[in-house]
Amino acid sequence: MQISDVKIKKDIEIQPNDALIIIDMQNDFMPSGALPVAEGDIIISDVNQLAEKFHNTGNCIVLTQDWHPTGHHSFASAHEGKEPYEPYSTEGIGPILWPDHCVQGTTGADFHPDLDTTFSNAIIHKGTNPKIDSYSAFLENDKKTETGLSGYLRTLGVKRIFVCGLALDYCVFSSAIDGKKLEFEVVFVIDLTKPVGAPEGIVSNVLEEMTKEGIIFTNSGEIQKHQ
Ligand code: VGL
Ligand code: ZN
Repeated sequence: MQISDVKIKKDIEIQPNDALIIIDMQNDFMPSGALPVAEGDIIISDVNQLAEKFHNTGNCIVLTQDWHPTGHHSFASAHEGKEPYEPYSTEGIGPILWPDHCVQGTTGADFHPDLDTTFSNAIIHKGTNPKIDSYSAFLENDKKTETGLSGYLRTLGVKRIFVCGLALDYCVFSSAIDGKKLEFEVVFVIDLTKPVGAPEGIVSNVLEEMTKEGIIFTNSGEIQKHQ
């Protein structure tokens, strides 16, 4: 399955119980960053436009930041003789190892300077446990430790989330799947995300899994403000 194969839902009106979750729009995931995502930068202005729509209607916007301590176990450099993108799986890490990226407090971990962060209601830092990665904005990769996001959204009465950002096949995918498992309705804004694309076949696999799980796909141009 390819990006062009997903079924796009048309004409979605933003409802009062909707929230926008913008995942990991950080320097290290941009084309010149430490863990580059091809074309990760070309979605920024459209992400800003979508955030503006949610902001204008008074809807909640959450940003996430991948926020690792130095020497995080997801880094190849933390494992003797291992290279970035090599397969590696233990509980909470994998399926591949990463270059050092998004280290807390570094420029690489900062939001891209063109991202409009003024709209955000909350920022979630994830991946802070040195031994467990956190692709999802909701749950760490042990699939039980909560980031607190679901409680935050529920307190605000949020029923449906729109997800976008980087990277399609890791953090946006995992956030969409966990959001659905936590009983939010999930809309995946497919034109506002780009994949890492490693290991081979991952994009196709995650698109199939999300389709099977009942995640809705749309393009940002289909999302309209409510009156
Ligand atoms: C991500 C790999 C490692 C992401 C974060 O934001 O998708 N991918 N850490
Ligand atoms: Zn990471």
